[in-house]
Amino acid sequence: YFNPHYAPGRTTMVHLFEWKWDDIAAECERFLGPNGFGGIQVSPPNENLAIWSHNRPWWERYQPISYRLLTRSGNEQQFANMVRRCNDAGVRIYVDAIINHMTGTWSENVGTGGSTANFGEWHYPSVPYGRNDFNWPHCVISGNDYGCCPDRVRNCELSGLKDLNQGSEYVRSMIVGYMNSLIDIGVAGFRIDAAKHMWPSDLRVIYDRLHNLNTDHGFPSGARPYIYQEVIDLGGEAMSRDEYTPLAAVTEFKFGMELSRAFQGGNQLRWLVNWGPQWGLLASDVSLTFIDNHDNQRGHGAGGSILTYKQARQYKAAVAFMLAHPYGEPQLMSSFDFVNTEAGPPMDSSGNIISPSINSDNTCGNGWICEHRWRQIYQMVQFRNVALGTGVNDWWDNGGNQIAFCRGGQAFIAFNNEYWTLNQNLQTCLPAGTYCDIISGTRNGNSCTGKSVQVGNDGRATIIIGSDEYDMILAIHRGPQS
Ligand code: AAO
Repeated sequence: YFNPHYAPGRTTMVHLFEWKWDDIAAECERFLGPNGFGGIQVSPPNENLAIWSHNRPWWERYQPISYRLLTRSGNEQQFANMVRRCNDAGVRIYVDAIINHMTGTWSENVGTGGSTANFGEWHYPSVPYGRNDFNWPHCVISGNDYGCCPDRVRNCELSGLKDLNQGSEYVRSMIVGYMNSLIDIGVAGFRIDAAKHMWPSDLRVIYDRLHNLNTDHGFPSGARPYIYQEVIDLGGEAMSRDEYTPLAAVTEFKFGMELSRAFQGGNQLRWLVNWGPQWGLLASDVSLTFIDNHDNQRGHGAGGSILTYKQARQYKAAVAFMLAHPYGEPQLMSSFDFVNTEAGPPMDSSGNIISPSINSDNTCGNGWICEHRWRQIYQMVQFRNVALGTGVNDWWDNGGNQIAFCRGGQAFIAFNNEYWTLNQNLQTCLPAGTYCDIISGTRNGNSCTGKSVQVGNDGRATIIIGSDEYDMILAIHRGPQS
C-alpha cells in the first residue's frame, strides 16, 4: 500500500479538485502526460447529496448518498474513459474515498444521481444502508474529544455526518465492493478521508480485501493499491499517526505547515539542511506531502497560516522546495479561485460545473487557478523526475535565508528569501555547459527564454537571484528542458 505505482521515470501527483472526468482525460493527454506528472487525485466519484440551500458548496462532495458513480464530475462511463485515457498517457488516478460516513441530515435529500435518503430512519436505500449499519448510540464529536477520547472520535459523528460502523461485516462488504469496482476500472489507489475517525483494525481488514491493481491498465501483477490516509496529527491528541503508518501511507500535515512558516520568514531557510524526520516528520516512505490541501487552503481541517496560490511568490518557492527535495511523496494542489470559503467550483445556473479554459500561455481561465500549469511548478515536476533516485548533496547556505543544493549530479537549485541579492559562485554538480533556468523561462532551441547559467569544468557557476526578481528561485538540471 506504500507504492504509488507511477509509470517509470515519473513522480508527483496533482489534486484536480472538483474537475470533471472529461476535462481530466483531456488534461492527461494534452498536459500531464507530456510534462511527466505521475498521477491525479480526483474528487469523490460516488454520488453525493446536492446541497442547493448552500448554493452547491464544494463540501457537498464529502456527503455520500450512495456508491453509484454519478456526480457533477460525470458518470461511470466518463469515469472509466478518463481512467483508461490517463493510464494510456502514463498518468495514474487516485480516488478520494469517503468511507467513514454518509451524508448528514438536511432539509433536502436528493443526490447528484437522483438517489434519496430518509434521514430519520438512517435509511440510504441506494446502497442500501439502514440504522444497524451505523454506530450506536448516536453521538457527535466535540473539540475536546480529540484530546481525550479515541472511542468518541471513532464512534461518534464528525460534524453530524452519519457514522458508519466499519466493524460490521455488511458495511465492510459494501465499502470493499465500492473500492474494488474502482480498482477493476483501473485506478491506482485511494485517499482515505477522515481515517482518524475509523479504527485502524477495521481499516486493515478493508485494505486486505482489496483487489490487486488491474494488469490490463499496465500495472505489474500482484500490485497493491497505493493508500494514503487522511490523519491530521500535529501532536497533542489521543490518536496518533503512528497507529496508521503500519497500515499504509499517511498525510503529513506538519510538512506544509513548517514550509509555509519558513518561506513566510518565520524560520530561516538554512535550518532546512536536515529537512525530514529530524523535523518531527514521518519516515519518508510513509509520508504523503503537500503544501496546502482543499481544506486548509480555506481554513478547514488543520488550518492556520498555510501558503496558497493567493501568496504566489512564496507559495511557488515552498512548492519548489517540496519538489526539489527527495523527502516524501509529493502532491500538488490545483484550485479554483475563491473568496467565499464555502463556494463550490465555477458553475452555471443549473449547477453544472464550468470547464477550465486554457490560455495560450498554458494557464487556465473561467475561474480556475491550475497551479499545476504554472511554469515554475510544472517545470519543477520535471526537475524531480530528472533527480529521481538521488539524494541531497553540496548544501550551501549564507547562514540565513539563502540556500542551494544539488541532487546527485543531476540537478541544482537555489533560493533567495533575503532582502538582498544572492550572488555566489556555487557548486552545481553538473557537467560543464550552458543551462536554462527552468524557473524564469524555458529552453527554446539553443537559447533560453529566461536566465541562463554557465557551468565550468569544475561544476561551479555564478548564481544570481535578485531580491526583487519575480521569483526567489533558480533551478537547472540535466534533462532536455534545461
Ligand atoms: C459540512 C458543514 C457542517 C455540517 C456538516 C454535516 O460544513 O457545518 O455540520 O456538513 O452536514 C468537509 C468540510 C466540512 C463539511 C463536510 C461535509 O470540511 O465543513 O461539513 O465536508 O460536507 C476534522 C477531521 C478531518 C476532516 C476535517 C475537515 O479529522 O478528517 O475535520 N477532513 C476531511 C475532508 C474534509 C471533509 C471531511 C473530512 C468529511 O478533507 O473536506 O469535510 O468528509 C482538529 C483535529 C482534526 C479536525 C479539525 C477540524 O484540528 O485534529 O482532526 O479535522 O480539528 O475539526 C489546529 C490544530 C488541529 C486542529 C485544527 C482545527 O490546526 O492543530 O489539530 O486547529 O481545530
